[in-house]
Amino acid sequence: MKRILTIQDVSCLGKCSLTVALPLLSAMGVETVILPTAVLSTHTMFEGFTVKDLSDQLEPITAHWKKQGFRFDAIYTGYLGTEEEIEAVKGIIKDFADENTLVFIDPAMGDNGKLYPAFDLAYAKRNATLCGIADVIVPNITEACFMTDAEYKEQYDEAYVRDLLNKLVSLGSKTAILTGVSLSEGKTGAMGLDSETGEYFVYQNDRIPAAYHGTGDIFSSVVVGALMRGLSRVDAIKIAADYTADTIALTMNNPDKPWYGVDFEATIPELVEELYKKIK
Ligand code: PXL
Repeated sequence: MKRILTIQDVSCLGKCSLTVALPLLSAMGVETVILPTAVLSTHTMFEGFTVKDLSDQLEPITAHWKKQGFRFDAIYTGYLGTEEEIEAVKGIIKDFADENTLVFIDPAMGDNGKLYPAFDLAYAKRNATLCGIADVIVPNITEACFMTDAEYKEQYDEAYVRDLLNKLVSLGSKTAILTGVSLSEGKTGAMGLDSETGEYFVYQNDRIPAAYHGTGDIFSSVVVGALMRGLSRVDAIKIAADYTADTIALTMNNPDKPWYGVDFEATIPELVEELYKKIK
């Protein structure tokens, strides 16, 4: 069984980061080792959330792991709290990633043209340096623009997306996958660029007219889980985009507010079924 290390916060309520990564990766048949960077009462879109920073635990935990000689098939990072934490994560990657480890970075820090409340431009630039040591990065358009100084656009064409992808791989990652990419009216999905072959890959499905918190984390977790199970990058973005869309469609029946997240638990059986159809 493949073993992933995922480094993200625990937001106790408000389905995102570790509370979605862990169940999804486990359901996909991947052992998931967690390194929580902070414990929050909820994610930061709820008013009055509490935070307990755990960055002083990263060193003792990983020192123990090093002594035990643990290794990981992938290191997957999501929302991180501070620039210092990003630097600590770079050290963990250096210590634990070898040539067979997939370094998968989701520089989760913003959406809809804005950074989340906890972050500023210096944080975005620091995240760009973390993306520089990755095999695969999965920013949305907002995050890509903050990291590459590109202009954020709501309306754009494929040339704009290709240009952003080229700017992203020039940060240093081998593959960049832009999420939340809409290449025609009523469609959305993801588009990627392999910097080694110059090949673009794309998947679009129908846009569901609703936006929920945490869907970026769901998409990323499914992509990295699918890659671990041997799917190609294009199959990985397809299964992740379809699953995210099905989950959003189902959640529209739920009267909770969008920042409570999506009912991803209800669609896990279909995800697993689709995955096993694709595993040779
Ligand atoms: O990636 C979403 C996310 C994760 N963790 C925390 C967040 C958010 C988005 O706001 O606040 C703590």
